[in-house]
Amino acid sequence: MLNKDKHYTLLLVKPDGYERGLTGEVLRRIERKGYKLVALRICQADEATLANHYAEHVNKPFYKGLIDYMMSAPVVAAVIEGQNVVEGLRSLTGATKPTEAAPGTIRGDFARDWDDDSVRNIVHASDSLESAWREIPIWFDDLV
Ligand code: FUP
Repeated sequence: MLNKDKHYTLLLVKPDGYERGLTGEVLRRIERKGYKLVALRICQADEATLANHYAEHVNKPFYKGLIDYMMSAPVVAAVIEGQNVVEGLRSLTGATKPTEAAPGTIRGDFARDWDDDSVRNIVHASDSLESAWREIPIWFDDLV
């Protein structure tokens, strides 16, 4: 069970990251930074799970492309713990758009733009503690 007084974030290694064998590299960077891995699973995401996870984007024009991409291969879901881990993970992952993500970040080092609709950016990390507490039970129903 998670402790309400601690900081957690939800990390997803997205289908491109998983398929390219980057899961270990992503987790290595997070552990090397000093954060703790407290839950981990590999799963094939279904539409209902993704609709819940991306609820804020359901009416956006890129939603269908996003869902197709997120269902194109398994994802690796993880819960990461540490003081200010939400900000720390956003800093490690880099900007949403791969071309804008700074070198040295996960997206900056491993992702690029492609000539289609989907933004294939290797990872997701919660954007606030509030989002983390909303997202974690979507992927780990036994933890919260
Ligand atoms: P992030 O918090 O970095 O995951 O970014 P957002 O919540 O803004 O977007 C979630 C996902 O939607 C991104 F990872 C990629 C996708 N997206 C697009 O495909 N097109 C866009 O214009 C914006 C986001």
